[in-house]
Amino acid sequence: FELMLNDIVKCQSISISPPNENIVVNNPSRPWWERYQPISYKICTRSGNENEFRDMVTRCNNVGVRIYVDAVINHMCGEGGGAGTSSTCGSYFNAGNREFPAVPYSGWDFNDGKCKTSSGGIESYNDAYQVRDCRLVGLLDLALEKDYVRTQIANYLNNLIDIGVAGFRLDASKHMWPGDIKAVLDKLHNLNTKWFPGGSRPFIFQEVIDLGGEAITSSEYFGNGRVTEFKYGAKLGTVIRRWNGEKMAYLKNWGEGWGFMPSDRALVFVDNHDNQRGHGAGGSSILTFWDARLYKMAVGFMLAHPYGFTRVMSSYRWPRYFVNGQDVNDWIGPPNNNGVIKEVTINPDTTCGNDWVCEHRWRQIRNMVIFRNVVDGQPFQNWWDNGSNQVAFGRGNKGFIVFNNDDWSLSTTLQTGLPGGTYCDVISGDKINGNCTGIKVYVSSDGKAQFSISNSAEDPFIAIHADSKL
Ligand code: QV4
Ligand code: CA
Repeated sequence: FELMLNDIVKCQSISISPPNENIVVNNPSRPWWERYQPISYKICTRSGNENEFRDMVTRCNNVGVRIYVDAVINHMCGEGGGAGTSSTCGSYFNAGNREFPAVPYSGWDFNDGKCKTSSGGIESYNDAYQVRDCRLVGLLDLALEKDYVRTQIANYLNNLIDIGVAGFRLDASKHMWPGDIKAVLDKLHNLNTKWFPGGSRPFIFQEVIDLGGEAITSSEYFGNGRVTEFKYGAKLGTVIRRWNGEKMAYLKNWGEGWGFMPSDRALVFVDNHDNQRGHGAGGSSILTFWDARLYKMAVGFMLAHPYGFTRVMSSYRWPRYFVNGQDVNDWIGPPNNNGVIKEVTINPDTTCGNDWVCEHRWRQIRNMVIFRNVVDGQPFQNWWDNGSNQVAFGRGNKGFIVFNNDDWSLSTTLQTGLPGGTYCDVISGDKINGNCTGIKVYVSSDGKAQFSISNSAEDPFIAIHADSKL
């Protein structure tokens, strides 16, 4: 667990990989997805041990950065995981016998008897019982209806809460009954009062992939907390790529108007660790760092727009290799030396080394995170579009953003809603010591400003806000 405090003071929180002991998979060699196959609830993985985890959480909390843990509580390892101590902390397990003595779990604690399919796995997503009581890709499905199982999980999550984490991503929530999730949440402690006001509850977001057309819908989970809105990245990617006749002008009613869940329930993102490599609803429209120019526009749009609770991805590069449109290297884990995860080094130009992409450090993305914080709570207004892919909108009198995703240049005068003055565009540059290293925008006293954006600009969008005023 090594985060760069220089970076994270600009963010408000970090969502991390599962920190509990997982199976070690050697064929293929240490895939990233081994971390979604728990062996115990000991904090002990390739990212570090419990002491290292405590150190990270403490240092982050001390500078106001919250940590959210990816909680894999629907299942343990795969049914074919074998027996032995091939686990990140050396704990013994026997997948065939359903034995996980380091928790401990035994055969009684799994859904083998409850699942009604002949294979024991999920065979149809049109049947809510299968989706929740049977094995997801062979992963041993925990009997969350049992108080004993709920208690083991709550003990694990409470250990994390006491250490200082602020909340959880509940992995594979679609595969758990909402009532079972609630029963676990009801057992959780309040957040640690060393850093949080008394009575604070953990922030919960549930991973439910609901693109429509299945037995289970996101809305069943609203009572437990936020829910991932997977339509968001799929649709935004389609629009920014201009596929299926989509255009940015149609984004005028982005949000609930597009059939998304209510804004105050939604956790949104352009891509995540699954769909950036073709896993979990990873349609080809999803934008990632591999399509950097379009990706920055998509993330910029997301961070400027008031809909949802936003999350920015931070990735590593891997050698993509497509065979028949499928990346056969979609399993490759983080940059490593013989299995030991490589350090995140920082280059002189502030980017990351060792194949860490660090999208969160890209100027355009970092500055749009600041934009979002500056315009927080301000209304969406002053929308403009050219009927095609040139659009603009403001957030009250605090921020304004203009996009040109057409094949011709943009040149127009727009009402920004901002007080008169000279502003620094935070996409092409930064405001440093009162000067602007990028494009300057002159807003007149009536709030209007002239914008010019070439369609061949490195980044064909401009963003200004109250704190970028010179
Ligand atoms: C294999 C066969 C199965 C067989 C099984 C028998 O494919 O047919 O039944 O062996 O043991 C890995 C392998 C997968 C393997 C499985 C079990 O890829 O081939 O099954 O392990 O050994 C991640 C990866 C999965 C990976 C899993 C566990 O994406 O590929 O499976 O980790 O290592 C749905 C869900 C959604 C889910 C999404 C991916 O609704 O909840 O699929 N997303 C989350 C996480 C995701 C994670 C899981 C859930 C599971 O975001 O990263 O899956 O925790 O949409
Ligand atoms: Ca389940």
